[in-house]
Amino acid sequence: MKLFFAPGFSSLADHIALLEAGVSFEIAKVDPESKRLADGGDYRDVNPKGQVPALMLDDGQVLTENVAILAWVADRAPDLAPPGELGRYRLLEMLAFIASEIHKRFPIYFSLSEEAAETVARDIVERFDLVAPRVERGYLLGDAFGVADAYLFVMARGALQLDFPLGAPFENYVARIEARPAVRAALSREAAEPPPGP
Ligand SMILES: N[C@@H](CCC(=O)N[C@@H](CS)C(=O)NCC(=O)O)C(=O)O
Repeated sequence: MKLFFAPGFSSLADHIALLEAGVSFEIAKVDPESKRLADGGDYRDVNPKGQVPALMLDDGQVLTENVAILAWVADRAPDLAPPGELGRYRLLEMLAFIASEIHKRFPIYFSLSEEAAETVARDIVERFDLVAPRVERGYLLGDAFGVADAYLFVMARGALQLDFPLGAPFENYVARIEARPAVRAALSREAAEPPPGP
């Protein structure tokens, strides 16, 4: 199994989730600009959308989209998803919220003038505020870390790096998650990976 990633991009969530799940996989670095891989190949041959993440399964099938990959990981590591009859749907509800309400606003933010981007930044902070009580209590879907936290962590870390005023609950949440061994391992593996080829 191989995870295609770009350092610090949303694929970091999938990298963390796979390490937390204890499954065995390789990683392949993608240059998000040129779409080039370390072996000189074109990433668009793996994922025609050209975006990370993509997960190539052992039989060669390719899964894309954070929501699908993170749900796939949770199906293999049930401790990373909420329990109960509705657990799977609560997870999908949260992953869909992060993908469509938070993640998708970042490229819009970067594409706009400073003034217009401020409105988008405010919209993003409002979405974080909606889940702030959950992260203050523990994790997004209960008392235990799960794949949805891996996704929100990457989004919150990015927002804090951009100086978005997320407040203390998110500063603590990001610091707490960053201290997890799987997260430290994912960050150092991504930093150590050689740059994509010529
Ligand atoms: N809908 C996709 C979006 C993934 C996405 O936005 N990936 C970004 C990095 S976070 C990317 O690859 N950007 C490069 C590009 O769009 O060309 C998902 O949730 O997996």
